[in-house]
Amino acid sequence: MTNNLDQATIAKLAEHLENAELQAYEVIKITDDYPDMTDKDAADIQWEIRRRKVDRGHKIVGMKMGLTSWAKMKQMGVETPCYGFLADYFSLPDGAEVPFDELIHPKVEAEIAFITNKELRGPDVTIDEVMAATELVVPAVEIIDSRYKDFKFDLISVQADNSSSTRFVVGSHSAAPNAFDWSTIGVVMQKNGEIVELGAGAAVLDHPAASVAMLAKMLHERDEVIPAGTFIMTGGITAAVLVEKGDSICVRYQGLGTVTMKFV
Ligand code: 0L1
Ligand code: MG
Repeated sequence: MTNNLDQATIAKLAEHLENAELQAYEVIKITDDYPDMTDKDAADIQWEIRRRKVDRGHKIVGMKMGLTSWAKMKQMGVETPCYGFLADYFSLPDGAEVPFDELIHPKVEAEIAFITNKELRGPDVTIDEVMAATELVVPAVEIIDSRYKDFKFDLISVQADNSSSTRFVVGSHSAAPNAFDWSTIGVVMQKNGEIVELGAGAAVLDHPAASVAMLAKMLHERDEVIPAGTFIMTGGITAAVLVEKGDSICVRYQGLGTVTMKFV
């Protein structure tokens, strides 16, 4: 993995994208101005955004995988998953009123999240190893909010933009890793009482644990690991659903209760 951008440009682009997140405005995708950017440049920008938040006193409370389902990849016109980090202020309680004006053009995704109890490291982690390193599985809804105008981006731009991460809501139910077959678990998403999306866990790389294994592989490319105790959102089971101010979302998870929020 090589860089085409120098450190000063990486720092400038991190500030540019983080300002757009914090002040909720759109920007054009950064590869329009830097068409020779590499995957490494994009990852370095994301890690620089993460460093800026930690420097200001925020905690990193987890990781997310994005674009892990064919529905999502097709929806966004890309062919490879991406990852991002979750900062403390991204986390909202179940039933939250989500301040819409803090966001640009949010969408919601029904996901399954894993909480690990052992370190996962390396390029060849298996689903069985992920399951053996999992303490709990929880239902979680991600609110994504690409900083890019009209959600128009390529994989390099989106990876730099922390994979559109902005908020997430975790449900109050949890399950032991062997309590369900995570590939057949069903989810139903309702917006304002109407069913808008439904799906099963296998939409995520055939099994949501495969997404955790892929995260370990992607982090290994930077000599990073998934430490024990990490909360990991594995990616949308359904396509992402655009929300407006006033919308209520309720996602029903088979055997795992509901996750709800209202955009105010
Ligand atoms: O969590 C996701 O799948 C989002 C990844 C980034 C792409 C997008 O903004 O839809
Ligand atoms: Mg997601």
